[in-house]
Amino acid sequence: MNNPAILSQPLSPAQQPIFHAPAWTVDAVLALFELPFSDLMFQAQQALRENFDPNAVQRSTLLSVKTGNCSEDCGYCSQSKRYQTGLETQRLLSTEEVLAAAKAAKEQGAGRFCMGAAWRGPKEKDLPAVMEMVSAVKALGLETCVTLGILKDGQADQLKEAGLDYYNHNLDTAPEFYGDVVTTHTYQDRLDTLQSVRAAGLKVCSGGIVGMGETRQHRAGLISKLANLDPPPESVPINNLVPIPGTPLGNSDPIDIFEFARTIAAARITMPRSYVRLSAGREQMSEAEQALCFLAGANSIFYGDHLLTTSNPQTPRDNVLFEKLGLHGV
Ligand code: SAM
Ligand code: DTB
Ligand code: SF4
Repeated sequence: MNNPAILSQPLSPAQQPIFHAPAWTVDAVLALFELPFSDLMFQAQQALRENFDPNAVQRSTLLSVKTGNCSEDCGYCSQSKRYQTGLETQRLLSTEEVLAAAKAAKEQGAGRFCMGAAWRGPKEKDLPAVMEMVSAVKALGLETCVTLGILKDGQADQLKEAGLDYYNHNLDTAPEFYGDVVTTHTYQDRLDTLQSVRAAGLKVCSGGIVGMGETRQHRAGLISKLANLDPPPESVPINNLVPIPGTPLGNSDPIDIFEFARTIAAARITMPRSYVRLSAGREQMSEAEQALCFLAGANSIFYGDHLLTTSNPQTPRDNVLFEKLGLHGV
């Protein structure tokens, strides 16, 4: 029996129960993947519409500020020095070179400029130059993002001080599959960097790659890990593997587009307030396949002719697609 005397007393703040958002277990995410496709798309659209203008798409332009010769052995990557990919390497660009690219991106309509470096992580001597780039790009009125690999103590704080908005660091796949793809650093290294990025007050951009030979369970495992970060990443890039000849994953079969769209929908439903980015691999998709990904809840893209070392749809082509679909950039 309820005690009316207790019920009539309001609870003091200390007595208030603390409600945590339900954790997204791998099984709960897997159940989303297993829904009939239309039901999944419907749920994803509901999640999108409750939190965003459904026709607004965030646009980020990428620039590789240091290319190739990377010590790590990530099996998908053109930039590892361990694989013969025929890539032309490039030392760290000057701030002037970066600024010219950022200005062009802004003129084309990008809202965020993301600078990527092929490092295991930045050395102390590298950081001042990157900080200068960040401050200069920020001064143009663009949001700033960098992806530099694993950060040491204090480096995230230095980047924050320089005016950085977002740090990109992907979990890439499920923890139990990570060792099949990368052996030179661990999943825990990546979680630690995400933790230091959060502690510095930076926004987190973290997602993964689909199409590396992982199972659906692994894809659900990746989404579960991302969704259970507290708070979840503000930006979630879902990359479709671009197979690079010469890398261990260079001969991978393309993933079925419906499975790719399901992964985007699972990200949208489990991280309803995050920007979910239809990332690498768009160049290889038809307009209809990209439209399916927007229906699945993607509301962000990489915008501009290049990703880091591979190509992306040309800007005028994207503008035509947006026109056809009634989308507008933000
Ligand atoms: N070195 C840093 C790191 O590993 O975090 C930053 C650059 S790294 C190229 C950034 C991300 O690009 C990777 O985590 C991966 O998700 C994505 N990526 C790299 N090569 C790719 C490929 N061939 N296809 C799809 N995504 C790729
Ligand atoms: C992310 O998730 N995807 C981008 C960005 N973050 C750094 C990189 C995609 C790279 C695709 C292969 C290439 O161009 O080298
Ligand atoms: Fe290096 Fe990053 Fe490529 Fe891995 S993904 S090889 S860390 S550039």
